[in-house]
Amino acid sequence: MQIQTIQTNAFDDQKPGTSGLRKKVKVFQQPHYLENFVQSIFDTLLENGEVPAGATLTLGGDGRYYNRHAIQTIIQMAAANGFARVMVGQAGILSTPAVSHLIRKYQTFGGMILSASHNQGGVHGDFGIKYNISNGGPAPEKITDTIFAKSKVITQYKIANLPAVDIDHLGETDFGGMNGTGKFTVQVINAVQDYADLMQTLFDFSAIKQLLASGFKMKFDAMHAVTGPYAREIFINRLGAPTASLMNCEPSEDFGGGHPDPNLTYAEDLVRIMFAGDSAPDFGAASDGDGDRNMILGKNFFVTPSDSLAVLAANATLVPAYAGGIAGVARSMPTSAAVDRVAAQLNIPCFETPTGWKFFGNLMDAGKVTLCGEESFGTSSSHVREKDGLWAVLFWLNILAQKNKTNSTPISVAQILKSHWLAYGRNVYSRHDYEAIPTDAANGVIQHIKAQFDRLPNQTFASHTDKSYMVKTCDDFSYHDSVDGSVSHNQGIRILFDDGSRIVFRLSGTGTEGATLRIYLEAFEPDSTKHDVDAQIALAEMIQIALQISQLKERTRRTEPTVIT
Ligand code: G16
Repeated sequence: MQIQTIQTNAFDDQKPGTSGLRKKVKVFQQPHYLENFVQSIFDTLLENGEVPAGATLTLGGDGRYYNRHAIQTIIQMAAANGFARVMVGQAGILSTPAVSHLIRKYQTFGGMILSASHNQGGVHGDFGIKYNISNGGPAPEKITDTIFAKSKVITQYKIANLPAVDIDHLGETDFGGMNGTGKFTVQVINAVQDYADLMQTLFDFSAIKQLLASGFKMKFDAMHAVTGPYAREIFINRLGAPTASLMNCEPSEDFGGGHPDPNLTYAEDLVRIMFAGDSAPDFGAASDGDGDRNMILGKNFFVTPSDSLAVLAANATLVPAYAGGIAGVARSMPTSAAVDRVAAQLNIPCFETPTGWKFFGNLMDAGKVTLCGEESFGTSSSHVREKDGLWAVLFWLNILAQKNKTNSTPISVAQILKSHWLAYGRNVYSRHDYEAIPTDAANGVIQHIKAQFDRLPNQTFASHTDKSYMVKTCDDFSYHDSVDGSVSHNQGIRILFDDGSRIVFRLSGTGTEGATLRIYLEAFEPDSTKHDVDAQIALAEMIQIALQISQLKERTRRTEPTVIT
């Protein structure tokens, strides 16, 4: 195997965002762009002396356009940078939670996941790369900061002149090692069995099978993305669900032209089915491009991700893997405090971290938390170090199976939520996204709010009802990691009101076009007679206050959010 050293010029825009580097495909297609970023990752690892002899790299992606090209390039660069083996998903496809599991199960050195997650795919869509470390989780900020620093000064990269590897057939291909020494192996694997086996160790498959055989109807939408083959193996082959329970399970390079984001706007086909009145299935779910997000629906009912996390925590002991209880929970700052109430009742710790799954890794490694979740449709546990879409779906099915086993009248998703709110109160919650707005205007909104920090506390906002909202405090959230002592600043603006409600403003770190401004709204409602009120109605005044404080409409000329969750 011959190694070539290629001279290159640095790019100045390779800063990883909330989850890896995401750009339009055409940006990645610029000469040397992909190679520069991959070499910056390897240089970061090598600097710490961390690529030991015999190291294996796990490699796969969500199957979007450019995956195949990137996989061949990364294999050649891994060979040139001293890896002994690359474990690659068949056809280059691996879900994000499956990569996390493979890294942990086979103790590989780390993994590269080729995905822009829920962002659109295809020639005109997005592509992305994220690096996961040996615990299976996303690289923490200290690593991504170093990768960015290296990408700004890179002058050369190393690549081996290997022929294209057949990644469509299972098996191993050996090549001579670097400069004629040792051996370099590419192993093509099918991770579906490994992942399904893991799920079977966590959940009560026979109880779920019984539920699905009892006339209970489910619909799972893979959104033409990576979870299709996993869903087929788990729901059809192992749990006996009828094939009609699945939709859009063929992964495609452009996700069937859709937006693989499991929310009420982009999963519109599933939403239509689930809100079809009495004929709707009992349970619906969708996952995103790379399979780490999930949306949970009941018959004519939407479960917010924040509520979903709280329900999973409150019912964890119904699931075999968590029957002995959970050590603690964690949520990202913008996620509602519904899970905090459960943690208080269970007398377990609850951590508030910045947005980004990477912040949960230390807490899980230290055994401080078992379940984690984010308002952005992410939930998971310490079985892997990523969020896990199908895991969340199975968790809900396991809860439903157990609750329906012991009750003569069927218990629905909506009823589970309503009794949860009755027990804990309801954290009414909504997120308004303003996508692809000019970056200057978005930064202007944030600066404008920050400029009011001194005068907002104690200010009262007029209300259309007799209720008034007084600001208690406001800040830009900082996180102190209790495990490694690191501090992360500027993680979102919080405006906290004296009645416990709050508004959070944050710029997304995953968009690729202009800026996406997110407004997170939350109010606590203890009165059960008001639990059925639609969140947009219950939060109407908070929404007006958010627009008033931010001057968002005036500054961005947008009249409506792009997505309301
Ligand atoms: C990524 C991260 C999540 C984060 C989400 C939203 O999700 O893994 O931890 O909550 O982005 O980030 P933002 O609000 O900055 O857009 P995914 O599914 O895109 O990898």
